[in-house]
Amino acid sequence: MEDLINPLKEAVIRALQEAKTMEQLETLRVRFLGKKGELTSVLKSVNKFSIDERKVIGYEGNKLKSYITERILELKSKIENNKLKNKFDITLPGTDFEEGTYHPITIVQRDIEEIFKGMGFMIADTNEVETDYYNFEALNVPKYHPARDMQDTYWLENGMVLRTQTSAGQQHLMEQFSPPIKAIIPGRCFRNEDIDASHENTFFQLEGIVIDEGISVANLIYTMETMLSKMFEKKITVRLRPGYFPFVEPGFELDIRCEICGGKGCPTCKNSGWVELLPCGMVHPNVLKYGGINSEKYTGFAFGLGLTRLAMMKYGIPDIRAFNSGNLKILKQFK
Ligand code: FA5
Repeated sequence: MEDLINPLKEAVIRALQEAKTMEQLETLRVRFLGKKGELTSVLKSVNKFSIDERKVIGYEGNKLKSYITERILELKSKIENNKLKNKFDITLPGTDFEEGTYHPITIVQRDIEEIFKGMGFMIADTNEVETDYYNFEALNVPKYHPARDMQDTYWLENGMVLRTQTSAGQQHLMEQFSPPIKAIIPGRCFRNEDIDASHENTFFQLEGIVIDEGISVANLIYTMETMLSKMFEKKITVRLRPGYFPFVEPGFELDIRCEICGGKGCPTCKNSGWVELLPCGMVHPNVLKYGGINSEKYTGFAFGLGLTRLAMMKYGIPDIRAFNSGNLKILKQFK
């Protein structure tokens, strides 16, 4: 009876070696195990043989049948795995995808926020659309005050205003918190400017305000020097010049010693050795009164940092228009 099964075994082994695809395996299955398959026919013909012969044919034939079925399954899963391997070939170069970057102003803002957080300041977010009261009146700039002309303002039809300065947030803080107040207000400001290389109609400022008992100009200078030294990662020397803002008294323009020439004088500092950086001053008693704070007991200082201009200095961007241009070639360089 071996003569019947052995040639089949050899044919099966050869066919299994040659089968490389799913289709070939299916053909092989049909050839041996199909209804009219070679092995099926042998198994069907057992009746022709004696009982002993039937036993041998049945045993060997079914063993071969299981072998073929198992090998087919094995080979099919090998082919499937190979297909997957080819699909996820980790040695192939990946598909490029567009990676976004933060806007340079966001980067500078976050850096400064970290510095102020480290100095115990809270970060406040106040309105971009303000009432006349918060943007001017409560900052000691009543209607018809000539200081309103310093800021070309976008007025809305409902009488509200796109804030011209983050100083507009000062009163919101005084209304919400009692002294000691120590906060920064970073945010977008709007002015109806003639746009040029250093003026935009939409730009960022960062307001700072500290109110407590015994706050003096010395605290203002110390805070500014500490903050700027951390920001520029070296010791920065500052000086104050008188400056006028109705909501501070006295008011100052804060300059830093020119970092390009070390104070000797160069084109950047117009040979003065100093670069104008930000306006600041002691909070005017009238502003404290508007905020319901006892100006006999408490004093404070405030400053208004031009964030957009600071980003220009930090990254050496000569034209402010680059920031709002949407020009990704420029903006994506900053990480
Ligand atoms: C103010 O806005 C005051 N609120 C600042 C202040 C706060 C003074 C607290 C005293 C106490 P000024 O108008 O100078 O001040 O603006 C402050 C900074 O904002 C400027 O130094 C400049 O860096 C930036 N800035 C003003 N206008 C523009 C503009 N059109 N485009 C870009 N940056 C501007």
